[in-house]
Amino acid sequence: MRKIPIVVLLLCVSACADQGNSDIDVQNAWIAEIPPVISVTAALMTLRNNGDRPRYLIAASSPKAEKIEIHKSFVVDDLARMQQQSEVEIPAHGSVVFGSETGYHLMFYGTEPLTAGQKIPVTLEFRDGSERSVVYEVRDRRSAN
Ligand SMILES: [Cu+2]
Repeated sequence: MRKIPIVVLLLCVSACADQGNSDIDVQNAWIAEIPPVISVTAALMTLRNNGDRPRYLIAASSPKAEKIEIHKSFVVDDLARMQQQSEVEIPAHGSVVFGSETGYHLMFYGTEPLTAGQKIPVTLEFRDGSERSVVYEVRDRRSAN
């Protein structure tokens, strides 16, 4: 019996924190674990736009990273490359997967060592000036596929 009010409260908190930007759902948000000698990693997620207008992700930031860039990776002459993107469109009533299918990812620079299980807060910024706070879970790269 005691657990029910807590769950309801948590649901309310996450729903209320999202007001004004409830068109965007963020699913399966995670960051690849990195060992101490490396300070670069990538974050993946699915962005779903429930609104009637396209939305454009233009930036991301986190207290755990010096810099985050939006990247798209692709293969040229059998070499994997990645290119910074100024924005990524999330179509109206559509979604964009940040993952190996599309090559989109958030590139984290200057990150401290991340261990599987850690929760990393990230703020996503959209072209219309709205922001979305998302908690990314750090996962072992091999177990996350
Ligand atoms: Cu990258």
